[in-house]
Amino acid sequence: MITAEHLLGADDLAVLDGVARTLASYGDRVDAPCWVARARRSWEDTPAALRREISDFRRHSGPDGRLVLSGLPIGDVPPTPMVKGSVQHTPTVGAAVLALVAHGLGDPAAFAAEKSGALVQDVVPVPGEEKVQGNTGSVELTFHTENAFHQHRPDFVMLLCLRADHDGVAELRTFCIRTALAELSAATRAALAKPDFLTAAPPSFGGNGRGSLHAVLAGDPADPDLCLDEVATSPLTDQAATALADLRAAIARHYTGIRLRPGDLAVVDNRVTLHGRSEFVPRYDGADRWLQRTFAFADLRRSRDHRPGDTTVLEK
Ligand SMILES: O=C(O)CCC(=O)C(=O)O
Ligand SMILES: [Fe+2]
Repeated sequence: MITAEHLLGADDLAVLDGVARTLASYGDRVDAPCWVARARRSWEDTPAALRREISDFRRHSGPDGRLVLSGLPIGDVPPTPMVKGSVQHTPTVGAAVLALVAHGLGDPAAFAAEKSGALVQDVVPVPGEEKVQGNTGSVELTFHTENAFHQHRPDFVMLLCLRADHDGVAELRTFCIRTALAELSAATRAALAKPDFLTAAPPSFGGNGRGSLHAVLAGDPADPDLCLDEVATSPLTDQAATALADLRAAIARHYTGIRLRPGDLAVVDNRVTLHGRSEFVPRYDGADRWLQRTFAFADLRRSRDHRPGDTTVLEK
């Protein structure tokens, strides 16, 4: 964890706060192309120490494949929303921080099928959804690559904490393949590198049959990409099943948990790191845990054929 105060010092932190506040007071819609363009340009006005940190992380996300910056400005936080699909269309300081950092990592974008394609999405517990394996639930959320089934899954998932859970027990969990690769046998690694796994798309993406055959480990065997959703990915052969069981045991041994506090921003490198969340108990009283999430794409052009009109929304 890096504290913004330590990284930036008081003067630079004030500069960042000013840039975020100015962006938050511009326009009236986070998703408007002009607001996104403003955020892209404003990123250049943020302190160099922050831009260097993000640029280093973008180039190589380190052994843990995640970065946590604490003590970032989030402005005044209204009551926690409690409805499904809740998003942040109105510019705020928190939305500005997410949009700024997204431009240090690439470009922000979202999926039409999820949270209506909004760039800044609320991650909040929703009454009646407690057992859902998604971010509206409050039971343990198993490890996953974000949008594992999707050809254009985000490269980075940003989660900015606006409010912790009442009991302070909810932990964001991450597991980076780099921490466990050496422990996996050669046979396990070889089996995980075969396209013998099927990850089903959630119903919101057309479900039924949509899914992709893929390898769990791809790319350079010495530093592979990892793609897995513990709930949605099925092994198609006995070898694949055995290898997946080995990997899941390694995940259980090596994951790290972090209890995000207000102003903490977690950036997960979705190419090499899985994330999940412990269970917690929501009260639905307006003071529940509240994270805001934005996806960043290192090369937005790659998904151009999914984004008619070159918007920030992937339509399929
Ligand atoms: O609630 C969390 O800490 C993580 C939720 C999650 O997986 C997500 O929003 O993508
Ligand atoms: Fe997630």
